[in-house]
Order: sequence, then C-alpha cells, then structure tokens
Amino acid sequence: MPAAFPEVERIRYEGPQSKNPLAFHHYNADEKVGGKTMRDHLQFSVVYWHTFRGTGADPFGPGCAVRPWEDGTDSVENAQKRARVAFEFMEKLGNPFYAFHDRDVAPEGANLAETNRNLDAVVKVLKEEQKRTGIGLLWGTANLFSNRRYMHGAATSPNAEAFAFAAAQVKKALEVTKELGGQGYTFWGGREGYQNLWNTNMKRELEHLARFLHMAVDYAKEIGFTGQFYIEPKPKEPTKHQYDADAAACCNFLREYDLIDHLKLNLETNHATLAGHTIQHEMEVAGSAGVLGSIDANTGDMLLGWDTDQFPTDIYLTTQCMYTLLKYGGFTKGGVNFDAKVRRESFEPIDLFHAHIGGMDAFARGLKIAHAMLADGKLEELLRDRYSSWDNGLGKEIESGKHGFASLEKVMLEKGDAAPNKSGRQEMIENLINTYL
Ligand code: XUL
Ligand code: CO
Repeated sequence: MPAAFPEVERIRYEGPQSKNPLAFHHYNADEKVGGKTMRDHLQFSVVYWHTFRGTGADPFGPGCAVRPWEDGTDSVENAQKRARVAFEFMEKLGNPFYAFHDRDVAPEGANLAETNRNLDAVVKVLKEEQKRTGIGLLWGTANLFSNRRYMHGAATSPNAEAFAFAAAQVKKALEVTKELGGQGYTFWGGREGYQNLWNTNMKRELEHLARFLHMAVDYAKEIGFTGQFYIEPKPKEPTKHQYDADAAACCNFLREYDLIDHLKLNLETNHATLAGHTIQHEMEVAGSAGVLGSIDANTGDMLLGWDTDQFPTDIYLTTQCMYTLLKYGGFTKGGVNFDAKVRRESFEPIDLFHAHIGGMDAFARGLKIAHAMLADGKLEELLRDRYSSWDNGLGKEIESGKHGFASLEKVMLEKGDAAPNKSGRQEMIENLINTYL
C-alpha cells in the first residue's frame, strides 16, 4: 500500500528554537519531568472518530476534507485500508495510544451478525498494526447514538429492544477492546437524556442506565477484562439534558446506583464549558472524589456555544489540567486523549499533523509548568497558610469531631467575635501563576 503521508517523516523533537512546523518544540517523549518520562505522564491518544472519520461536515454544509486514501464507499476493504492509514499517521506522530468507537472503524451490516463480522475483519487489521507499531488502545467504546434505533436513547430508550441491541453492541465492543489489550472502556451517554420531560419517565430511565452499566461490569468480570471503565460527562448535545451532565452529577449517579467502585470519569474540556464549568473544576471534583480517570483534551470557542472540539493550544488551560492531574497523582490507565477535530477550513491531510503537534506541545508545556509550580511549592504554601486555622487549636478540634453547636457557642460567647480574616490574595496568586508560564 503506498504511503498516505509520503511528505511526512517521523515527527521529532527539535526544541523551542526550531522553526520547523512539523517538529515538536516542547514534547520530548523520553525526557523526564520529575522522574517520569513525558510519554508516561501524558499518555497521548489520537481519536479515530475525528481524525480518521471527520469530514468537515457541519449543519450548514457537507464534508469537504480531502482524504485521498478514501474510496468513497462504506466497504470493509475501505475500512481496513483506512486502519492502515491511521497507523501510518500515528506511527509518524509518535502518540502511544488511540481510541475508537466500534462504528468508527467498521461499517454496520444488514443485521447484528453481519455488523459483528465487519468489526472482526477490521479488528484483525488493528491488531496487526498495534503489534507492528507498539501503539496501544487507550480505550474502546460503542457508538450508541448515530443509528436511528437510538433516536430515543440506548440504555435509556423507552424501547426495550433498543436497550437489548445496545447491550449486545457493548458486549461485542468489550470483547474487541479486550482482544486489543485496551486499557479502558468509555461510556458517553450520547442520547441518554431527554428533549421533553412530558414524555419522559426519568426515574425509570436512570434505573435502566444503571442496570446497563452493572451488566457491563458483570460481563467484564466474566470475560476477564481488567481495563478501567469510564463515564464521560456532557450536559447537552445531542439531547437537551443528558443524565451524565457533569462530574458532580456523574458521581452522584454512580454512588446512588452502587457503581462508584467500578467507573471513573473521563473528563472533556468542551463538555465542562458547556456545563458552565471549567475543566479544572471538573478535574477537581473528580480528583477529590477519587474518580479522576482520563481526559478528553480539546477546547471550545468562547464565541460559539456548541461542542466545537478544537485542538487545545492555550498554555494556561493545559497548565490547569496538568497541575490538577499531578496533584491527584497522574494517570494510571488514562491519558490525554485528543477528542478534537481540525476545523472545516483545515481540509488537507497535513493539517491533522499540525493539529496534533500543537496539542501535544501545549500539553508538554502545561506539564513542565505544572511540575515547576509543584516543585517550587509556593502555591501549595499559600494554600496551606490559607487553611492554617484548621491545623491546630479550635480548627483541629472541630475537624476531629470534638465540637457541636453548643460548645462552639460557648467558645464564641467567651471570645465575642471570630479572629479577623486574612486576604485571599487573588491577584497576587494569579500573578504568581504567570511567573511560571
Ligand atoms: C462526544 C464525545 C464522544 C465521546 C466518546 O461529545 O466526546 O466522542 O468521547 O463517545
Ligand atoms: Co469525548
């Protein structure tokens, strides 16, 4: 098969001074940051759905991306060829992982059996290519939102047979993920929500979703799949409200239905902003609950209110991500997964390289900055100082449960008023952060 990107060699680290746009300026895979290589800290992953299936289509116009390796058919042969192209791209880029939905890699057939056969035929190629290149699967997932059978949802559909089909689909996707040595498996509730509460039995739908996830946990056990399960919060789009709205809603759902020990969160920047949060907030919520699993790295556009999934290039953003990640101990099975797409105007194959190089460099800088901040310790010192009233005396007694309202009233009646507050030093802290950038 002729090369799909003949003009591109393996992308190399050339340092910050290099003017070569097809080189890394900050991501140096083998370089150690705090005793661990950048490769291991970041665990970069390329997504199949945007990078190899994205066409540039939007609600106002059809696809316009130039992808010379596509033959324009939805055949298994074309899918197999595309898989080899994907691995040529990733081998040249040097990302250690990728992620896919079942339907990204192989076409649906006339029925479930044929669809599963199509998937097997492409998985065979993916397996060969993983072996050839050493690139691993970060996580697999099933597309439970594109086919019309899922118009009302999948695990939350009012149609029990749509639920059953989704179960069969996830069963197969789990088998395939295991076969490919996947480190994880993600549930994003594409249409698990509602457009209209008048026709929705929310309680029943949530119970069905929980039952579905328990079935997945049970089946993973049955086949010996030891990858990490993730749930990926998103508040809306395509539905008006999705049940996995944000990190806090997901934690509550997982706790309520006894799933918190089985799933962690896969957090996405643009989903966080659609929910009215920042990714730093979402990572903090997950980190403090012990369920920070993986991140879908991208960014929205401040002036567009929808999920534009752009590549992240903002160093402040990547610093926030990496600071929070390092604070909570880094990834175990997760990674920085670029759930991001080139914009419609960037229609040439080479743009796929520029986009990923930019995202990887931005995260490498975020990592280095975050590490420097933690090593320096000034921010942590300020934080320690801010809460120091809890480290001894009355604060310590309250934290250790020695007080109730009556005893605290007694203390304050004697003192007359609380000790004066200290300044929050908001601006000073923001200025301090800028000194590391
Ligand atoms: C959709 C989204 C998905 C999930 C996987 O907004 O982020 O691609 O990451 O289903
Ligand atoms: Co995502």
